Amino acid sequence: MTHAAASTATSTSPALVRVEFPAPAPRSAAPAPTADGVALVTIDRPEARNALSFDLLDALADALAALDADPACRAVVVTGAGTKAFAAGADIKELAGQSAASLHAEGRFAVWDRLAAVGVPVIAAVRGFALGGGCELAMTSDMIVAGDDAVFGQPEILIGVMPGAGGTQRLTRAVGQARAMELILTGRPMTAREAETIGLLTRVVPAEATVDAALELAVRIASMPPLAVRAAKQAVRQASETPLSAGLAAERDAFFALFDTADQAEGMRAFTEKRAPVWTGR
Ligand code: CO8
Repeated sequence: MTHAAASTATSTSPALVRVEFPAPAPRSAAPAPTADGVALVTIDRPEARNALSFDLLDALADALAALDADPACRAVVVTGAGTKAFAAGADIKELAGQSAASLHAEGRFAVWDRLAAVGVPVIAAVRGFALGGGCELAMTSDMIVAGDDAVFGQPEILIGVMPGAGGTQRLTRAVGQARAMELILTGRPMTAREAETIGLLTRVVPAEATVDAALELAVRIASMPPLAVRAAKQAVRQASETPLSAGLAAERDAFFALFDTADQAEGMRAFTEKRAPVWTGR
């Protein structure tokens, strides 16, 4: 199944988000992997460094929700069109005229809750700038694969505000208060290598290999038992939401629940029969 471009745009304006499902197969050295269960979602506003307007964020959340609801989709890669930016942040021109009252009244930041609620694994493939809301979008994903040309940062302080889409919370959880505080209070950018060193990234690859590397990781995850993948993702994400005792209890519940699935029986039978398992997602 191939999805059309997802967008709230009218027929006279370009699509803001492109969806390819199945994604193109990654160009890897190994025998050609199939990307059947993998979707590639591209933020497509390169002329504005993929700045995240509210309409773009809505289109992205709609696209991810549709993929999340499709049992054939097992992993998603989100990337930015072009080579210059994953996303250079919120659309500053759109935010400039807002007031506290208008931001409250319009309620458009709720889209970030939709983005964070996606159950299928999401991998951000980052080339170029991932700044402000762009960095926050990458951190809302489950993993970040970055090209060695990527630049991360929370520069909001430099334009008179502060991170507003999770940056103060997710960056702090990812890299610790000492580093998050310095990055957020100075707004300075950091290279992919620094971001990797401090624990923000899953891996750094040569810039031109970024999307292929993310697709390869997605293909690997898409070949795993889907119910276990979703349960494990949810449990890992819960680690930053709950005290250890509650997280451990939830993990045990999720682990036990998987013992009522066909894939648990199949996985353990295949191990004893010394063959590859065949997952059914049940
Ligand atoms: N918003 C709107 N337009 C942008 C943005 C942006 N964030 N970033 C770039 N653009 C536009 C530029 O205005 C320019 O447009 P035009 O051609 O019409 O003049 C075009 O993209 C190209 O930009 P540059 O010429 O500046 O490109 P460079 O390659 O020289 O520089 C940079 C790229 C370094 C990324 C530079 O554009 C820049 O500094 N951008 C702003 C980065 C920033 O401050 N980001 C944080 C924004 S605030 C934020 O994200 C708050 C998040 C809160 C929640 C999100 C809710 C939606």
